Amino acid sequence: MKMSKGQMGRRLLGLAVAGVALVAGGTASAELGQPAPWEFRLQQSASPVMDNITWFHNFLTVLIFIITLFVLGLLIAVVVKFNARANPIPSRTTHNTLIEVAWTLIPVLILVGIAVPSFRLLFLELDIPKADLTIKATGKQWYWSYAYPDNGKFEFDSLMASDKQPRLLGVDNEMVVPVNKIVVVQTTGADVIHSFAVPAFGIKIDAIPGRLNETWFKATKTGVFYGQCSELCGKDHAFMPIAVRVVSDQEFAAWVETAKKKFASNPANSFASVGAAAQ
Ligand SMILES: [Cu+2]
Repeated sequence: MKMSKGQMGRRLLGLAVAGVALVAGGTASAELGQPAPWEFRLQQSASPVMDNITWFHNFLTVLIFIITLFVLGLLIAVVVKFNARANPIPSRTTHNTLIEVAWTLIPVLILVGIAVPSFRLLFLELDIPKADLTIKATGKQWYWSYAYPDNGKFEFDSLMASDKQPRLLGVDNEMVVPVNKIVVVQTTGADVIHSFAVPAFGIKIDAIPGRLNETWFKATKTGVFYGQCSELCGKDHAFMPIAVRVVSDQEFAAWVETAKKKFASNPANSFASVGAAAQ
């Protein structure tokens, strides 16, 4: 489809207006735990790690904005002050020790200022605290399986449910976790490399066959939080969503009881129940 210049202009203007409206209005209408149309910022945080990621992101954005303005100012100053017309007799200046020391030292200080919170965040993400609950998430072509070794050793499959909302994110069996508890997620891949990612919790970890990778989150809000497989894993890569339902302790205990019965017939649990019986 070809667009005339007028159409293109109107479309661009429309985009610009929408952009300004978004910046002004933010994404206040965005629902917790899922993406929203026209969203360009990070999803609303629901974990301490994501709080820190959001802070670091905003900090860097402000820093970049200031540096960009400063460089733009310098460029304009050079164009205006140091052009041939304004300087018929060119200056023969080649060195300025003070400026050279400053343009070395100031960037170093800026980088140190970025490195400190950056490493603090890395340690927060990678230094896994003591788990209240461990869940094993196995990536398969093309769905996830969740095992609860601490809660009766049951395991179940979680497949995208096309009749559920939000579109492409709803699943038949959600992963359920208690609120304000440290959940350690162990991931592995059963066939190829997948990646377990939930933006609102600030987690993304590769699920690799033959390896057990670990990450953690503490959900600070109840609700359903969605993510997607984030490593290209084959034809249905886009159709293996992750849905985590965060509930109260009591609701979690009740869910564990029903889940144990509901998933007892899952063939994946046959070895687990043998293991449980042997204990
Ligand atoms: Cu995948």
